Amino acid sequence: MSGYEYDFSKGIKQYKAIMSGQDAEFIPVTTQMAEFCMKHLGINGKKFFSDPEVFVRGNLDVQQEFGLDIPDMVWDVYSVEAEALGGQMAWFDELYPALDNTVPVIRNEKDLARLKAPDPLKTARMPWVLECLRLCEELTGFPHHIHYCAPINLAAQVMQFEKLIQAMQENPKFVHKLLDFLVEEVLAPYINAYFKYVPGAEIANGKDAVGSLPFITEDMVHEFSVPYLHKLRKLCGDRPGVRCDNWWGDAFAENAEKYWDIKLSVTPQYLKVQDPDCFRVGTERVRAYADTKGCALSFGVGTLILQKGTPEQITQRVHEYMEVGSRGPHGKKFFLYFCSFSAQTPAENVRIAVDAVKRFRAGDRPYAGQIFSGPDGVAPEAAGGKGFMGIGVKALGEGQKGPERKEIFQNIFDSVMEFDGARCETLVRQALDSGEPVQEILDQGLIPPMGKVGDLFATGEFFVPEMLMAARAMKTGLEVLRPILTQRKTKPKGVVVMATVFGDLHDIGKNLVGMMLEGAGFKVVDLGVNTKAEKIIETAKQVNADVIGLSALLTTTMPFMRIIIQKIKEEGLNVPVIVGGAPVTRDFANDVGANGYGDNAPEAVELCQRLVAEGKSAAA
Ligand code: B1M
Repeated sequence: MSGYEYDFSKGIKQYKAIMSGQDAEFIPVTTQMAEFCMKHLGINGKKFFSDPEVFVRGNLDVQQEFGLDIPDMVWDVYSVEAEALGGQMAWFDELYPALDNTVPVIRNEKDLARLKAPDPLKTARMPWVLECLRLCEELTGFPHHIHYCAPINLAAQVMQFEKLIQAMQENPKFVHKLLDFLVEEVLAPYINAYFKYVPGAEIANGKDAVGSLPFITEDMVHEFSVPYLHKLRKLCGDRPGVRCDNWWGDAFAENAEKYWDIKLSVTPQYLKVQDPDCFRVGTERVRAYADTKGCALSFGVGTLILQKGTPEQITQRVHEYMEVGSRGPHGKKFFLYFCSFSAQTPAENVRIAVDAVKRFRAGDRPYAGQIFSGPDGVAPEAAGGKGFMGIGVKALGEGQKGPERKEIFQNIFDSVMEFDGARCETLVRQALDSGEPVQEILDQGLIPPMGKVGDLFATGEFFVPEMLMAARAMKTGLEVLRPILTQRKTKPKGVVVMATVFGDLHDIGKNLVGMMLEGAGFKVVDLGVNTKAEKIIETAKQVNADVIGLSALLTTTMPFMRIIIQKIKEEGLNVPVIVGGAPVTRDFANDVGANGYGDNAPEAVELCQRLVAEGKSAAA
């Protein structure tokens, strides 16, 4: 017995041993499951994420009930600091709250100069976080780590992701200034306040959804991510526990081992590789690397398999990760991570996952010696999503050669592929001056590179920034044509109303799809994020939409797609609906009655082209 109100002492002991470089007696499991706990207890989101007693006891009660080893507290880790800087929050009954950065906190240097550093003991929900962590220690004896929003991710929250990427290209000085401010005035004081407020505290863990591949390139990782994480550690007394462990993109690194070297430099206590990357790269390759370093290791089991997998699939994944993770001379410094039990995860699946862990520990190992992960493993769906962010495997698209074009159009094409907006603009003017028809400039020069860019993204050769930069260069060229197009009332290929569904604040994928559609000549009416059915229907009617496109990134918000499609049908609105987003599948699309499904941006464009053509031929 621990002498504390909640007894997690056995698991905590193992975790602490691993964090201090020692061997554990058994493989402990950590997780992220606040949303599941909230749903399981039937507590409203506003109450759960603003009352320390409700939040901490709610998490502990449910985690104790399901037999988890180590207390887990994950709040809306990406919004607390941005909220304290004046960002707007969106609150939901059954979901994590989230920052709504539709109106960004910072647009330029003036906005940055006006920003006030928050007081961690007073501002917004920073004191709530500190109090939750203090209470967790009081109730369990575990000085739970603080999760902070990593510098790049916080910059993306206060500026918006696309604007940040653009600024990295066009005004890197400003980005460095912003990152300095965020590290020195926001994050370091917040983390240092935590070290004072929670006496046994040792760990501050960065959450960084967009600070890694393929959201930024490897060069950007080196320039904008790593130095600021190092600086933050320095400002927090050089503690090894000030780290940032949840980078993605291992499967897209030129050289995964080099990428892991960087990961270890920002998270010296251990290497964490999580799904879908872990499954794609393969557990054995990661294990071999960790052996050469003698470092502690953690594998993360993906959200989707935990929510939707069969008992056999869940057990296979858990057992492979535990077996390979705990192999070899450093295998006792291994812990397992369940990436997330969402509100939609059936309680039975949580039991199956925890039971799989216990069976493995007890020696009941029906899949012993079997490896399912790795590049030659199973279809991408099994990797925790249908591709990863709509990106496939590298080899697929290599060697494609485009059609022959006139020199001027080829030059326009090349300028977009080289992200050179100024050159693109000059070339489009030259083409106009030499009498090339506007439609030809579009069809031969400006639109084709967007198809190529989409293909390169789908095959993993381009990352998100390259796609954004190409779209921007193309738009610069398009601006030259816009007055002529408007004057001639040139019709777009079709009108698409795009939205991320209610409850969901993810928009990077939707925006890429929107850009590709614009690049293909469609007019896109973008309703942004967190959008209700009524708004979508009203807009589709107003703009006479040819297609409605819905995006969702959370398994918890996917059900809104069904509701929206039902309402569209009830309204008698005859507009085809297409759906997409990481957790959405073709089967789900069929099931909710969508007219189409796009695995990635190029597929969404093809789909809209087909649906518009079908609509036209039906009307003829
Ligand atoms: Co979030 N997040 N996140 N997050 N985030 C996920 C989705 C998650 C899987 C990570 C994890 O825990 N393993 C998990 C969801 C678990 C679940 O499903 N229940 C998660 C969570 C839990 C959360 C929060 C709740 C975290 C918290 O607060 N504790 C919170 C939720 C807020 C909310 O929405 N209510 C949150 C917040 C954030 C950030 C703000 C930090 C950031 C979003 C920034 C932004 O969008 N402006 C973020 C990010 C970046 C991610 C990950 C890392 C990446 C998502 C992404 O942008 N992918 C994600 C992990 C993952 O996916 N593995 C994760 C890149 C993008 C290009 O891909 O959107 O799939 P994607 O788009 C592709 C295709 O899917 C397709 O084309 C695109 C390009 O090819 N496509 C379409 C997309 N839309 C389409 C529409 C179409 C057709 C095709 O037709 C209309």
